[in-house]
Amino acid sequence: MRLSLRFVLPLALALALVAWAVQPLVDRLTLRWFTRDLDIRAALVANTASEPLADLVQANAQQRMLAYFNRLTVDERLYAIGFCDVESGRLTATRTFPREIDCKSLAQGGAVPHVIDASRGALHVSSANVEADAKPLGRLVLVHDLSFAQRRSDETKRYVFLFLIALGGIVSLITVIVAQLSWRGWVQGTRAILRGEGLLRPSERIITPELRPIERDLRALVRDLESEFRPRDASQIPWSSETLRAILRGELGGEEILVVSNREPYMHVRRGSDIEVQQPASGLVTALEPVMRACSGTWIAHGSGSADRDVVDERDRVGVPPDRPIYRIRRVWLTPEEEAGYYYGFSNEGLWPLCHIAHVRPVFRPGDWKQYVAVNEKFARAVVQEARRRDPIVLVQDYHLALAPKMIRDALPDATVITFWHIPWPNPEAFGILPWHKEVLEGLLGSSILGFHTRFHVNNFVDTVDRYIEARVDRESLTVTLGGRECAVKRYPISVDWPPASAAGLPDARACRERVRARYQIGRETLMGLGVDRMDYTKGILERFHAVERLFEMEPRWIGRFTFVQIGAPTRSSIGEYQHFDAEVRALAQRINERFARGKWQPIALRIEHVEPPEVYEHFRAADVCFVSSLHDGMNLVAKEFVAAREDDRGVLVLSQFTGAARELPEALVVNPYDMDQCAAALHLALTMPDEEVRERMRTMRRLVSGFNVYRWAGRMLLDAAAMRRRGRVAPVTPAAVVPMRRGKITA
Ligand code: GDG
Repeated sequence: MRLSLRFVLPLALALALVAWAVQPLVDRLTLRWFTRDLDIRAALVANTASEPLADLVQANAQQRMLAYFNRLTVDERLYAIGFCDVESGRLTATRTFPREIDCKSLAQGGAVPHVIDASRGALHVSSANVEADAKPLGRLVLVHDLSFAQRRSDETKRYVFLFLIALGGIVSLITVIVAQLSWRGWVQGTRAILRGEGLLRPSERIITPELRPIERDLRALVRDLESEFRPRDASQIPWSSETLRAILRGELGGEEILVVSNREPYMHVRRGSDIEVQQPASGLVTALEPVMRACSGTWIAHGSGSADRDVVDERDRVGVPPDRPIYRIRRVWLTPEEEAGYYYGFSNEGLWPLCHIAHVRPVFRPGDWKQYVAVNEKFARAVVQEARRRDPIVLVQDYHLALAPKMIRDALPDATVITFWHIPWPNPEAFGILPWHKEVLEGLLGSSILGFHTRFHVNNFVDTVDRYIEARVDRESLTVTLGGRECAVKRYPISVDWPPASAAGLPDARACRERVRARYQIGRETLMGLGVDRMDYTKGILERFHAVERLFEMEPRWIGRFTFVQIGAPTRSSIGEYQHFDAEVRALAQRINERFARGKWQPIALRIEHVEPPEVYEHFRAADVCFVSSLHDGMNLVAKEFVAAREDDRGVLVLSQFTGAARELPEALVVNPYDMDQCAAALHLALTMPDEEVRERMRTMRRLVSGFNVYRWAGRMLLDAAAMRRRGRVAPVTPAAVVPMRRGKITA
């Protein structure tokens, strides 16, 4: 109805406008037609009257002539008639003869006006010579009433107007009906094709063989349109926590989000008789915490804090953030054996070194694998318990939970499982050394979407699947289909929140500088370098210290004028490799300090302890140079946090080429951490870089990180999940689901 009104009203208005505009045209046309008619009529009357009139003129019978004229004007259209005598110039005319006509000039061959506008209306005038024996006697003047032409013209206009209105109504009605029918037909037809129904026999839900190419093309078109639309859309959206909330409300109908990870965002830790809350040092937590604040929902994680059990309710839940709960943590408890096998053993002595090229040999123990399987089942069960619907959106995080996606999908087939792999994915040869590589791949392929930071890791994963699994790999759309389930493998570069919540309430860079310098007793004239990491061998902390040492060797002018502050958050300390690494780092810092120390000044300030986020940000604001030297890193959030912290556009970032971040931040000084000389040169360049260049580089990086923030990371995954769910509502067509069409009997 609305469509009809929207269409019919403008059309009717347009036609009324046209009808109004043609009125003068109708007037002109009718006048021309009637004038032509009257000319012919007048010629006829003049012809008929000329003979009797000639007789009357010759007989000089003026009274009879007048009577004759009066008889002729009985015709309602012949308004007046007159005769102008050539010799005398005398006019013999009916009483109504218009004064505007000059008889004398007429008699002498003058012209008469064709149409005159007399007081009673328009009059048509025509004249003809009257002769006898080829001798001119005078001019007969016939005056017709033209007012009937006006009446006819008005009538005609009325008819034309009504005709156009009726025509417009009929045309718009027909158009609306045709448009409605064909639109409905198209929509139904397209939907039917996408649902896998044949257009010809929708009731039987059959794709006829002839329609399959169309169906394929349409599906490809829809996919293309979606993928074309999404990036443009995503890049145009200003990403913030509000945007994320809006996506959840709008695109996902406010559905509940479940996050599953090993690490929890808040740990409750016992300090004497008090309970303290700690935020663990973890890139995953850094990224997901603001996302959860925006989305609410439930975060399922291992309860690893010493006081975690003391604060949960009877269903192992606790609201967080502690000061103003927005979402909740559901804690999963692990026995010491489970933690040893699943977390320390298989995840961190096996998968972690397997996926990072840091030349630490991975260890795979069957006992660890058993615990890994059991704990993944435990997490999957917790997801099923927490899910309030049969189709929740579950965000599975990282390499600790590679088997959980399949377990969740087996239990909740309608769930949308988005798995994000936060660390690099190695090449197929490297991955192949894992004795349970098939199981891990199959577990991950239970995901609806599997995300990595870089295209390189996406390609490595797809190559690995191709090498080891009997699955359909579509390299065009980067999807893998296993057992009828499709998994889209995608790139979602992770980032930090913007503006960073941890920097809220911090003083400006100058004040931060003073506070941090006072803490480490760094003099005013001394420049400051900074490293912030978990104490992990992949972060290249030893290589970083070697580069600092090399700087002092190559450029001794920095001795006494440059201090490198390293914050190292203890991590995985019960693993031998990490204990060894910790000792190595301490020893190297001590050796360098002993070698170059001058008075109170020392080259490296090593602080191995957990520091709370606001203080980490205070350090970022205070530093002249931030050095990220990872040997291999999925992304590295420290690099982006440093950029996010620098509201003053100052500070230089020296960044390892082996981080995902290096692909997004080419304005950093990108280095190979294994090349000590190059790193030392980069440090020197950073310390001597002209102020304007420092600002220009930092401004460019800040533009990127502000737009490509963590809300975009999560938002793009959720938008893809929403699109996938929309498509999922349209019944999937797999070859097995296609029933062959019943064929007619073929006769020879
Ligand atoms: C994995 C991937 C990927 C460090 N020390 C302290 C502390 N931190 C914070 C940093 C940063 C986070 O920890 C470390 O994040 P990274 O990204 O550098 O590294 P991973 O923990 O290895 O994270 C990595 C990440 O997942 C996200 O996908 O980028 O490639 O390996 O936020 O600031 N935080 C606190 N105290 C510390 O002492 N509070």
